[in-house]
Amino acid sequence: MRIDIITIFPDYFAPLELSLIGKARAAGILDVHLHDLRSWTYDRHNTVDDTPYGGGPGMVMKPEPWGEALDAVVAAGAAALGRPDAVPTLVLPAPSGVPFTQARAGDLAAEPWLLFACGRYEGIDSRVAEEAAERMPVMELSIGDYVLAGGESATLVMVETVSRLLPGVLGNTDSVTQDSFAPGEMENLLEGPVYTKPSVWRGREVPPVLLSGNHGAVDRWRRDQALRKTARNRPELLERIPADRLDRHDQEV
Ligand code: 6GU
Repeated sequence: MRIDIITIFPDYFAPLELSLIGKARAAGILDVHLHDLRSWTYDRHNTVDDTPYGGGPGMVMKPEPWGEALDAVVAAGAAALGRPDAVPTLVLPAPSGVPFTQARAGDLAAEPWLLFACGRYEGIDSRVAEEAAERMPVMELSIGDYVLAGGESATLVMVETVSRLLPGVLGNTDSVTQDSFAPGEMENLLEGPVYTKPSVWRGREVPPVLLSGNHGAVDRWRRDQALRKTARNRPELLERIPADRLDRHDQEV
């Protein structure tokens, strides 16, 4: 997968060198390109923002640098991919976007090319997304119901979430299907508690079923724990589990 990121803070993305994503890049599974929006400014102060029409607080990002940046990054990416007509899916991180979920991450992981446009201040002049939508798919995505200072940290969150779903990125390919929110049996369920050695630590024992070697009993116990954790931390999620995914034992938990 190719990922382009346009930002006024390319240094913000240093963590993409590390850990899982760093390894995926080294392995050629993930091809990340960072671009400084200010390269498409031509005044002495490299201005990217201006006051909002209609008044109000804060500043809005100017459309001209964004328009040129998108043109250049799309053209360079298409050339690099050897497909002159290819376009990326443009992701605009914004608190006003549609919710970024595990399901949406799965959809994005199936795309060959993503372009993240990180806005700061009160956002990017709305004509930029409007114009881009005439030539590429555009998604405004929010990572939660709170307001960040800019799209950079949200982009890190989305890139990490998508990257670990790419084939070959995680060692144990089973682990993504067992995640909280994973489509399928964990949909709308939170993962329960986990344990490792030693079997007794500070007088606390690991639940004996996990040492029993009885895989059926372990699976049942894990599902019960997931249901309980969900009821405790996210009761609204339980309502979303379709009746045909709940068995008789589930109803008793
Ligand atoms: Cl994607 N961006 C910003 N600036 N704030 C957010 C967000 C995104 N998601 C939640 N809050």
